[in-house]
Amino acid sequence: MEGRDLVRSVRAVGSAGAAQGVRTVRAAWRRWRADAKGLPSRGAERARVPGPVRGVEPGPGGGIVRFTRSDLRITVAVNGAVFWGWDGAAPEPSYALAGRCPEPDPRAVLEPDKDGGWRVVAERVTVTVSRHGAVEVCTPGGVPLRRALPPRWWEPVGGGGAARWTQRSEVAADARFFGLGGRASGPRLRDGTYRLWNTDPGRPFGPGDDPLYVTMPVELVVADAGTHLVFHDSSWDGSVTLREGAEGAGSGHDRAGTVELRMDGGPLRCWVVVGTPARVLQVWAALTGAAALPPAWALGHHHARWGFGSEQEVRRIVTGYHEHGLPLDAVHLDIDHYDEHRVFTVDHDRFPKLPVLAEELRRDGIRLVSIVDPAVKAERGNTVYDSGTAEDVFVRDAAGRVVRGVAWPGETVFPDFTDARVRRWWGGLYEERLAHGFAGFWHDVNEPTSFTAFGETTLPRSARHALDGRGGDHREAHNVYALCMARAGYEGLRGLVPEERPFVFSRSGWAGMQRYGGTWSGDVATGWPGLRASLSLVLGLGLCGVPYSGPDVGGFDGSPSPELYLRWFQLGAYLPLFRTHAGLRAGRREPWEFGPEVLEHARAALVERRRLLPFFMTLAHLARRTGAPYVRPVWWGAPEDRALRDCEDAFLLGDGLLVAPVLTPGTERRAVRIPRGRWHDTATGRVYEGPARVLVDAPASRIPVLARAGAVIPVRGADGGLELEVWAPARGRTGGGLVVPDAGDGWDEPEIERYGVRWEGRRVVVERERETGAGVPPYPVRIRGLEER
Ligand code: NBV
Repeated sequence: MEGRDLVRSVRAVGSAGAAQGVRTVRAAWRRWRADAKGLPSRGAERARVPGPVRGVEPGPGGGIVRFTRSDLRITVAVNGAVFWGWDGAAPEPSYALAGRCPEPDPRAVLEPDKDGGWRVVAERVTVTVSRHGAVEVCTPGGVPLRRALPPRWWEPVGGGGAARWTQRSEVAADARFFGLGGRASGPRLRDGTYRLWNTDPGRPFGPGDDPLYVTMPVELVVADAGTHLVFHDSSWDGSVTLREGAEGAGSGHDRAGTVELRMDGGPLRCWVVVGTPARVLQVWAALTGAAALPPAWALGHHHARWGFGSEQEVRRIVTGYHEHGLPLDAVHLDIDHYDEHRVFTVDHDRFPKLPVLAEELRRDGIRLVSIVDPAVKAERGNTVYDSGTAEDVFVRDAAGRVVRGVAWPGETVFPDFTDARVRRWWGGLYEERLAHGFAGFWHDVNEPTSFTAFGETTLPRSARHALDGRGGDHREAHNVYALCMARAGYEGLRGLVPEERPFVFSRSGWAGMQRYGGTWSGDVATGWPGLRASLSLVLGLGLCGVPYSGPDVGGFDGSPSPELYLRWFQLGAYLPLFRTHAGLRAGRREPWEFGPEVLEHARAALVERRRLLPFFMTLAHLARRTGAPYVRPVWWGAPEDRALRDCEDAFLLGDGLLVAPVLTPGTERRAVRIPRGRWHDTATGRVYEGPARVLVDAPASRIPVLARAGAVIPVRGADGGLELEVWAPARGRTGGGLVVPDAGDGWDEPEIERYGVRWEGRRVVVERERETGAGVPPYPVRIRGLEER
């Protein structure tokens, strides 16, 4: 056992009491024995490489290139996405894809290339295959973006068992790496090895902790020559070792950046998308599915805590929000509202009239959100356990026995969400939650976590899973377990409350999880490094196609200083999920607990968030329709700007705003790197011309927010109606923006409204642009930034 596992386990044992400690020791042994018997032992292995090319078989969008010891299938899809799979691997079945694999591009054909290789030339990309199986992806202009060297497999001698494989790729010397799911040390991923195995770190984490709850074999690579996204579609355990390249300062001796991927199994197949960041994310969303649209209330402010403990305490908190004039949209109940930590139950002593409470809150515009844990207490009389047993839904080991683990309620069993039948059963259980008045669902500990005194804190790798009819074990199912749980919850809710948008967010997940909802940081450590990690996670996840997420504002553990709490709060107000949350033993997180100054500034952040709600709603629609995350790196529109590419302490909110959070103590001013064009400081009115690094005021009362000249931001007016806040373009320039008016919930597909902004003499004119011609906006318009300062 590794030292870190031991420390983690001891903590889990210590925090859960002696009886639980004994259970975790037993569970660890059970797990060890199950794997000793149930997993094929790694005996002698033989290495294999594709060998020299033998011939080709053209097919739609490309074809098959045959090598002596493997075949490579290459297809360019109509949307420009490139698929390649070795050893006959096809795009399906896949947990990431949204169901419809894009059609092959009929114009893309396999043709001979130099030196005995082959190539496919398509409108947006050229792919070449060398005669030994190196695959190079180039821009339409022929500039290489990525060269994947021939892969290497390690296969058990005598057959049987999974083949491990590795593949090394080269990228431009100036390339920067992003993505790989939720990483605390980014958003720019430095040199190092990043594991692909969803993991509960078992304690509050900071930027040095890796992996975390959401890992994905998705890399976004940004270089001067272009941006590309790579997805290695295998859910097995693996790792990615990144090494940025170096430029030889004009000497011509550049060192390429390298990516080394190692996988313990699964198909060797890959998708590559080339283009601008916006196009790459759009195609990625087309492949993996549109992001679920949250109901409007989920874009407001949420207050949570592990350990509210009673209805009175919930009422006290809500009253506190009201009395202090603080807008509030949702309250979350953690596992302490369960009856002895059992999922889908309520402790009726401490929460005797939950539906009444829920109804009262709803009248005030506040929704109740319930935590949902996957582990089910293994105890006869526990309705969920009894019904699950009758339906045979729990994960079994290789010998056919139900696998028992340990979670908060004690000994537990785990539904096999990779089975459609089980997902249906689980989806039906949300009826009980709805009857209590819950409107949203917070999926926790679904890596899945099972406490063990030693070894990995999850299910045995040998545990069997349905894998939607294919059958397999936890080595393949682990990383998609939470994704499938999210699907179960989402689809269950769609059936139970068809007229409402489900609100589900999940701690763990995988590529495609956006189809069912979002995620959050998990237990981010209270401290300035944790604050930075919060932003890294949101940005990185957005670039992997998961646009809705946010941190535990204030951090999960301990007590933030008033200053840290405020800065976290101010950042959170500009992130999609804006939620204060903390652990059982942590200090308070209510804005009034940190003194009058913090209270006043937190109120300003909350009021501003509420004002920006139509903007957030527009961003949610755009994320769903275009794949563009709400929160984007500052290089989004200018990936060729190297200084922007390295900027990690600010972000764009949509196209219009640039938010520069305060991430260090004692800050009153901060430097901000702004992209090209004119930017208005929304608070001081000062105007800056980019590209530049500028110093802006960052007093305790707010974090700097700059508006792009010409931007159109939909906001909520004093009467609650929609208004357009328009930032004056530079003289002689134009601007514009998109607005999606939303009904707050339901399935109507509002039209995307397009607005244009221009100068007419000394006036700034805003018009709605339609195919039928320009018209007057149907909302009040407020022009800002007219007096240049
Ligand atoms: O349900 C309790 C916590 C929850 O508050 C937190 O947000 C999750 O990340 N949960 C983890 C379970 C155990 C934490 C030690």
